[in-house]
Amino acid sequence: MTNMENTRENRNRANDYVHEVYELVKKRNPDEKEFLQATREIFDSLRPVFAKHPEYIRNGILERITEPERIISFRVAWEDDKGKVHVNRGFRVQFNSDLGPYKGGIRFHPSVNNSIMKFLAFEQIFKNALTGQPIGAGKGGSDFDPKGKSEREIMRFTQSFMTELSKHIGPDIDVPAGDIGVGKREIGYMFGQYNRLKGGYEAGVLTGKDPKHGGSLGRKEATGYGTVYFVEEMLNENGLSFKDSTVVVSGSGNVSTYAIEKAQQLGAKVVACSDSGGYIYDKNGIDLETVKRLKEVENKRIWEYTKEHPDAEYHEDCSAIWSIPCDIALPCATQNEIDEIAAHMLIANGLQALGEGANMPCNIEAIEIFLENKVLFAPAKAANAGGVAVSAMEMSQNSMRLGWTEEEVDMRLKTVMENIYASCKDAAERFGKPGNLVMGANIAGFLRVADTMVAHGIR
Ligand code: NDP
Ligand code: 2IT
Repeated sequence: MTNMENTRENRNRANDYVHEVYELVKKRNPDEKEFLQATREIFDSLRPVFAKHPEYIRNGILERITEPERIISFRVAWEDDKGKVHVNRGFRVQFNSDLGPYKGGIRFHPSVNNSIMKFLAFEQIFKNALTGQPIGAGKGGSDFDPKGKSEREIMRFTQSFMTELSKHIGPDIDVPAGDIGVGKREIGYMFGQYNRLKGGYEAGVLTGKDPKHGGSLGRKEATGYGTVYFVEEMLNENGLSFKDSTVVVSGSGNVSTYAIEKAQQLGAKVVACSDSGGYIYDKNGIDLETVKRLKEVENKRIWEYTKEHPDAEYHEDCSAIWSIPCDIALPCATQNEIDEIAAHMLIANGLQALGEGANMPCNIEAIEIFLENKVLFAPAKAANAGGVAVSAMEMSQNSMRLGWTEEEVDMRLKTVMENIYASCKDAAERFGKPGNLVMGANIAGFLRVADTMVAHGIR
């Protein structure tokens, strides 16, 4: 690969190129707020890359990497328990397959639309590249709201969703997993329906399966644990650690629960978590067994925690969770949950580090504020890559028709997270922004995909 000098001429050409392609992306996707936010963040990081590597400009990498290979959108009709017919919209964005089969979760949430699906699938390109594993990038979902639905309604909806999706996926084509609103139960129904339609048993078509029914041990914990492993690396590098720190974690779903668990195991005191209704603050430290029972077993709201822990407080505005003083913040609920106001509040209260467990939980302005104020910042693409990394391990185990122990998976997860940290740190240094892991993650992920896209020719 030609590695040109970083001359003024090359820098100008790189800036013009990035600007031109961003204008094109804006024109082509005018109403896609989240997708444009995700592309802008990447584009801002990549200027120095194009200044050094004009061959990426010649190969039109930015124009190609921002246009999904394929977007599938479909009707999902289903009948509720009373016999009423409902119609939802299903999506699968197959964004990039240069590194392997499309890979990424399925989200069931009323906010799901084209923009949200595309931003998530776009982020997945760089995240999956960072893991070093052979996985391309995709994302899917539906605007179906699982809240208040019966078990049977969820099953019927999920089967109807898979009846259409099954035409477009396969173990070597596209391998979905879970995300917001989709856990092992929904994956189980999807897996059953897919195999029924195909008339066989294709073990590796979905990941995040229950370990009792074809899944990998350690997948459930992987995103949360991985986020904490990544943040611990970053803290240690700066003479800090989770031990004796005060931590705030948003959400109380899959990622949050296991981020809390690992942070507690490393000696942190986690004082707050939330759901979309509000947040709980427990000055004694969150009792995770109560949260797990309420959320994983009883399907209850987080306010019920205060019934069993009268010292804890419940507040209705979930976004006000960031007013609680903490050393480390782990946003693990959803996109854009931290804005400029929340960022300033956290910093005023002494925040030292932030790890993005959710996808794009901080808006661009908030990220800038954290970086300017020297808050150690672990960006989502890198920090939450542990989930998809263990998904890729599930694919390997399914292919080999064997299962690794929980210890083996956890050891591999830890190694993946350490390697991701090292490559982000290294890329940030090589491209003149030491310590800026946002740039480091974007650049390191991009380089792996871009080189492969060059190798695969213009397509
Ligand atoms: P879950 O559905 O298990 O949990 C989501 C949690 O976030 C719930 O507590 C939910 O509250 C809350 N939440 C969701 N939407 C909103 C909203 N609009 N406002 C406030 N709170 C909200 O999802 P996951 O834990 O799997 O996913 C959480 C985040 O992590 C997402 O950004 C996802 O993309 C990302 N992620 C997930 C991975 C995985 O392996 N699952 C891997 C990498 C990233 P409520 O119950 O009230 O809706
Ligand atoms: O955002 C994500 O990385 C996920 N939802 C997990 C994807 C996966 O394929 O495990």
